[in-house]
Amino acid sequence: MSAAMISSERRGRVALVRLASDNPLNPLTDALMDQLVDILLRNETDPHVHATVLTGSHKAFAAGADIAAMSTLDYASAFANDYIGRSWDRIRTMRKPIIAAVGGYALGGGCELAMMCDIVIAADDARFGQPEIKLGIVPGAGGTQRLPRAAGKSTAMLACLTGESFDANEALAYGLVSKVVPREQLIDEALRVGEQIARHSLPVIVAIKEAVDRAFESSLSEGLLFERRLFHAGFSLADQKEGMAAFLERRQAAFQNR
Ligand code: DAK
Repeated sequence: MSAAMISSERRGRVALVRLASDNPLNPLTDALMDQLVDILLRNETDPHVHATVLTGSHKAFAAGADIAAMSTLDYASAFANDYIGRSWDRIRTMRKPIIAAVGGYALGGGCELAMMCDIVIAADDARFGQPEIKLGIVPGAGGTQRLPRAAGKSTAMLACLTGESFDANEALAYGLVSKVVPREQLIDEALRVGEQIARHSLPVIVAIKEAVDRAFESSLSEGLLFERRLFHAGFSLADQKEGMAAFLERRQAAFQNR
């Protein structure tokens, strides 16, 4: 069993998960990614957790996959063993929202990990980028797919083809992040957003995440139909009755997550 490279604690209904490997740049080794998946899966089945904040060290969210491990890799084993695909693919199957709180470097796989999350909040010292071209490789965990969806073709081409990084305010202008906050407020702000989400009905939170994700994976008419089906299904929830009654009675809703 490898040493813990991730810390996890509960803040109300929000889990705060920190990448904390020995190297503060948080190279995303296989072992670290396996631990991350284990923790996220635990949160998935914990009914008291409604959302997760994922963050890094004082220096980096993560500076990418482990270059030392990749340096000796050959094509046959990378292909046959689906090199590091297993754990990375699990992240995007998580059903509860994950908020990336990005301070410092988010490069290569670090940028891709942030983009796999549902909301990205950046500290003013954050630097994003896809520098893989400088290593003689292409991005491998969605950089060429999620960056153009978030920031448009020209920005994604610029970032991926030059390998040059960009700062938090540029990321905000590109639409890659939702907000930029002073570094010292990063975790508090991400937890505040997490709690704003987590106070709502869990089945509705999960349904909304599924529906928004559909916007990136289906045609507009298919996405709209999916949303309509979820909307109608929502009337089977006790929390729909409670939410609407609470509004009409001018009181706070007491959701029961069913
Ligand atoms: N991996 C391993 N070690 C790393 C590392 C990384 N990504 N980044 C930094 N380090 C190590 C450095 O080698 C150095 O080690 P020592 O020499 O002290 O032993 C130590 O961390 C400190 O690094 P620096 O001396 O470079 O620190 P600086 O503050 O000067 O610079 C930096 C910080 C972040 C600008 C710089 O370290 C840097 O440019 N790092 C590399 C960034 C990078 O190129 N990232 C992309 C890696 S490729 C996939 C999933 C994911 C991926 C691919 C496929 N599948 C699901 C298939 C992802 C690929 C990548 O991320």
